[in-house]
Amino acid sequence: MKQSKLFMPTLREVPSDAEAVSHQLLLRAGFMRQNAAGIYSYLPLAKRVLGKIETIVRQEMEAAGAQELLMPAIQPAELWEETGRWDIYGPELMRLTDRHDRRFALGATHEELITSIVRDELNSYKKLPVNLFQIQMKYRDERRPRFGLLRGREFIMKDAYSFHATQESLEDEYQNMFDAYTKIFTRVGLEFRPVVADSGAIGGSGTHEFHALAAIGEDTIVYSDQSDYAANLEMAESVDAYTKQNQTPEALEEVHTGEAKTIEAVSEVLGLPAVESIKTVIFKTEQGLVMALVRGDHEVNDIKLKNYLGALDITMASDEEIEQALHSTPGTLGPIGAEMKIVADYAVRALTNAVCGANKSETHYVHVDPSRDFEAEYTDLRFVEEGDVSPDGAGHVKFARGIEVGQVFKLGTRYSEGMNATFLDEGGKAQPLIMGCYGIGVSRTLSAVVEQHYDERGIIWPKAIAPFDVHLIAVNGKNADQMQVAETVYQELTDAGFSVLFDDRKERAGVKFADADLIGLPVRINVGKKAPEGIVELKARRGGEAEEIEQTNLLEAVRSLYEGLE
Ligand code: 9G3
Repeated sequence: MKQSKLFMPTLREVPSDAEAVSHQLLLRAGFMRQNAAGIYSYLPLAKRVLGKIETIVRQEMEAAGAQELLMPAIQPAELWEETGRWDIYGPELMRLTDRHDRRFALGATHEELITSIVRDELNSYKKLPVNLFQIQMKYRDERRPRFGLLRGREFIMKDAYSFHATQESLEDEYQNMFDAYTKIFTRVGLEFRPVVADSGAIGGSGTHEFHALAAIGEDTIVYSDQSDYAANLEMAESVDAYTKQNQTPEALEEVHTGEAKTIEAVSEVLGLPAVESIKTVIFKTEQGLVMALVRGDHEVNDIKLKNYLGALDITMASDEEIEQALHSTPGTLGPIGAEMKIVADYAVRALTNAVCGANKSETHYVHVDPSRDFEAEYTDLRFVEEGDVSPDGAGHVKFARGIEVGQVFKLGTRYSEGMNATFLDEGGKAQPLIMGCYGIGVSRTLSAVVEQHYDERGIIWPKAIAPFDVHLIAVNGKNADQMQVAETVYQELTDAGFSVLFDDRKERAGVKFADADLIGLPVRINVGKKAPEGIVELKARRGGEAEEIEQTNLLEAVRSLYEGLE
């Protein structure tokens, strides 16, 4: 491809509202342009990269036995009403009406759609299992789209749905997809970790997320420094390694603590460390109010609480709700005498002579002994912290930021029961289909690769997904000799199967080299002053010094350089 013809509007300046490196570079290198908040056009260079990522996804999904289809992005509201999700999701689900005033959703995901197709067309166990996937635009009206393609409102997802007669068959497919994802993310050049994740509102038990490690990542990944244990921070277990303090519990006593409301302030007033206090937080679920207790230096993990309670939704209780239930306000709340469900973290149970609120203004209790002074259900309720013992016992945990690029779910019958999607088992009895679903953020993967592959001069594409293999530069586009040699090299490399971007522009050399560094093609060939002697320069975009090559040996040299690239 001749660069003088390529639609690649580069920018000199970094757009001010672009915070993520990938967002800045993809805009500056002319890969994409924003059309509205969270909505982008993929220009020719990005389209080529997307095509390569999608080809890898397609190859591995088909190798794993999945079949590609394409569902509509516009989904009838009735399907979402069957599962109740039409009302569960708020403004994030983009909706529209057609000319007959019929209601539709723009597809945020396709569980309902695919289940409606399968329930109508598949009803015998003999036809199971089946795994159907698509690669398609998804729509989610994010409140705060940001970081370019990392959190957009329209994005490209590969979403797959599998249907099974037995749980065992689902488990097999889950592992099959897990392995396929490992191959996909390895092939596109991502440094990633699969982590145990929260199954969230989607239901079903068991899910893993695949995270690309990157500082910009919105998720915190917890991983062991001595094993392959890894979990999303929301799910990472804390180990109940507490031994009861061996102090004799003294008599419970009320103390006046004045204005002190926070753990730190109360600890200050009483001259006691935060680790000897009990933090009380009141939550609200559809089951009512719940009191969560953690040690003063820990934080309540609301996802763990939600999962422990089996609640559908969990929020912080309002001050009014707290006032009404406990006749006290945040800052002097505590479990003693509290008329509500109390769930406490294991670390609380090991305390004695501790401090907690007395549900009375400006008053706290000291010498609190949990086993003596209140009833609670004990579970793992806190966020793990760096340095904690790893839940698998191997080493200690560290934190990393991750970009979620994939997710695999065991859905169970959450959707098939809601939609009466059944199959006839061997005994001829109708059973609900058992499902799994598996997503890859294709456009997000493109950005995540850039977040992991760049330097101060621009993008450094892994060769498997680079828009072109070779950047061929005629250093002086006005010099007939250089252009002639470059044309010959272009033809030879193209005939040998390389995709070549030929910078034939009549631009200054500095501009050409800067643009080539920005675009980040893996192999660079400069045809310059020594062209008449049949000498050209060859170098890899990632590091490496340029070396002079006889034009007659160039193809061999390009092959071996390219071979060795990641
Ligand atoms: C919605 C909106 C946002 C959503 C969903 C539905 C996330 C929703 C979870 C999933 C689960 C899997 C198949 C591919 C892999 C992920 N955000 N999820 O269901 F209406 Cl607005 O999408 N779906």
